[in-house]
Amino acid sequence: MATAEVVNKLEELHKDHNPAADFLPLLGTDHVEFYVGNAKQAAYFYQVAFGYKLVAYAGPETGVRGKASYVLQQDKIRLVLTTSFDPDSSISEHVRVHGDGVKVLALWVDDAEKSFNETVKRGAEAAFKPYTISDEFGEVKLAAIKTYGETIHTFVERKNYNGAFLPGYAPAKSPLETTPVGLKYIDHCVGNVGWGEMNKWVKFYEDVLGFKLLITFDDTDISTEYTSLMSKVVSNGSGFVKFPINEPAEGKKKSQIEEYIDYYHGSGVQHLALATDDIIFTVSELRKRGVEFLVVPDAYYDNLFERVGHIDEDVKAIKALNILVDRDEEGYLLQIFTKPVEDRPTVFYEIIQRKGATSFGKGNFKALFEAIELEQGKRGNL
Ligand code: TYF
Ligand code: FE
Repeated sequence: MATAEVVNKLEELHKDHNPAADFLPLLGTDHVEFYVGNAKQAAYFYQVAFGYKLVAYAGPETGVRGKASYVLQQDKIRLVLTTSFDPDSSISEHVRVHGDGVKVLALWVDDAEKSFNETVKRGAEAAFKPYTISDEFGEVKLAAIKTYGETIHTFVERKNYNGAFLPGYAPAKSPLETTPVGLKYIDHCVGNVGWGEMNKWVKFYEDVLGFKLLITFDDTDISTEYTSLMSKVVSNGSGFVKFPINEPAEGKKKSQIEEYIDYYHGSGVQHLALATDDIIFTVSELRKRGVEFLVVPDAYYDNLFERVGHIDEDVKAIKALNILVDRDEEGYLLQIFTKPVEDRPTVFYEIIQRKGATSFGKGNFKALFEAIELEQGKRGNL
C-alpha cells in the first residue's frame, strides 16, 4: 500500500470515529506486565538503564502470597514486572517456556464489564471474568481476554482510583535515585505470530475489538537478503492503540520473526515502541546507561537528505547516535531499535519521535533488517 493511502486511512479513522458508537472505546494502554525470572533484578535494570521510577510493589510484605510485582513508571508508561515463588504456577510455567516476556497488554477502559461482554460476544476467549477489587483508595474493575500466543488483554476500569497502582499494591520507593530519559507513552506494541497466522489475528482485532486495518507491508516491502516478513498494523478508533502484527515470510534464510518464535516458543510481543519528544536526549541518556542499540552502517547517512529532506535535528548528532529517519506525507519520524533486552532474541524496544509522521518507518526497513540480520548471524541463526 502506498504511503498516501495509509495517511488517508488514518485521517478517515479519526474523522469517522464516534466514541459513543464504539463498542470498545479505549482510553489508552494502562500497563504492560512482564512475567520474569527475577523481578527484583529486572526492576533494577529498568530503573537504572531506562530511567523508570519504582512506584508500587505487591508481594509477601503487602499480603500477596507466592509472587512479587514491581510497578515502574515514566510519564504515561507503566510496566509491571512479576515473578512467582511457586514452580507449579502459571507464571513460572510462562517463564519456563518463554523466558522473560510480555504476558499482559492492559487496556484502559471506562467499563471493563462491557468491554469483556462485547468482545466475548464477538468471539474473544475469556482469560478471566470481570471482578472488582478495592482498598481505601477506591475501586478497580478488571476483566481479560486472550490474544495471540499466551498473551492477554486485561481491561482496566479505574474510574476514580487514586492508589499507587491497583488495590493490593503498596506505594514503593526505591533507594535508587533514577532520572527519567524522556520516555512519554507507548506508541505501539508489536506482536509476532506464526506462519500464516497474521490475517487471522488482524481479523481478530477487526471483528472482536473493532479495530481497523491501517497499513499492510508485504514481503516485497520488507525482504532483505535474508529476513522476510509480512506485517499489518491495526488501530483502534481513537488511534491511541496501535498493534502491528508480523508473520514470517519465505526468504533465503531464516526470518527474524521465525527466530523470535523459535526462542519464545510461540507467538508473543516482539517490541514496544516508546515515544519521546527529544530523541537525541533520550538516546544519549540510554546509551550512557548501557542500553545497546542495533547498528546501521555509516553509509545509511550518506543520502539521508535526499531521502528525507530537511530535518530540525543536528544531523551529526543523529548519525553519532545511529538514529534512523523516515518521512511520509505528513511529516517525518526518528526511530532507533535496541538489541533484545533478554538473553533470548525476543523482546526489544523501539524509541520513536514523531514529527508529524503517522507511519512506521518503512524507508528504514532495509537498513534496520540488515542490522537485525547482523545480530542474527552472530547468534548463528541465519
Ligand atoms: O513497528 C513497526 O512496524 C516498525 C517496523 O522486526 C518493524 O517498527 C517491523 C518489524 C521488526 C522491526 C521493526
Ligand atoms: Fe515499531
